[in-house]
Amino acid sequence: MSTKLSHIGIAVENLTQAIEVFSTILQREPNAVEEIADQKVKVAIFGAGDCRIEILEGSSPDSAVSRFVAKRGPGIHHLSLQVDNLAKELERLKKAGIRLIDEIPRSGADSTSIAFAHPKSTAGILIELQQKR
Ligand code: CMX
Repeated sequence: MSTKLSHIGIAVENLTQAIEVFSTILQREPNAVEEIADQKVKVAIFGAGDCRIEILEGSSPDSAVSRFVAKRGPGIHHLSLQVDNLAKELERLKKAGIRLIDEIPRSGADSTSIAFAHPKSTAGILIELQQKR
């Protein structure tokens, strides 16, 4: 079994402006820009070595990302870890006493299944677990 850092999610107020900034910093265009209706976000994905950077803008005021930005300002929103077997991993974390936001995986960006653990039980950092579909 292997768990590896898949991406870092960054919450922003304005995706278009953030794409310009990260295109300048990384000297490349985003690999993809898409909307994930299920998560109420618009996302720009940049490759960065073995990892990716996902820039997120909430697509409605009640989106988790919009609430995060309104409350805490823009910044690092979550870490995403890629796992081989998401269902098994969720079961393991639940047994270990970690509070899960999603006990059943949802659809994520880039053809993945995803589930979140609550930041209150993971050292203050929102953790996304993802498995490639
Ligand atoms: N990282 C760390 N702490 C966070 C956080 C985050 N991303 N989001 C919220 N919190 C903290 C809040 O600051 C708050 O702390 P305090 O009680 O100390 O003030 C606490 O968690 C509860 O926050 P809240 O605003 O009352 O609750 P929300 O209703 O916004 O829910 C959370 C928080 C984590 C349950 C919700 O954001 C969630 O379900 N997230 C998972 C889904 C998601 O983030 N999707 C977007 C990304 C999708 C993708 O990448 O594909």
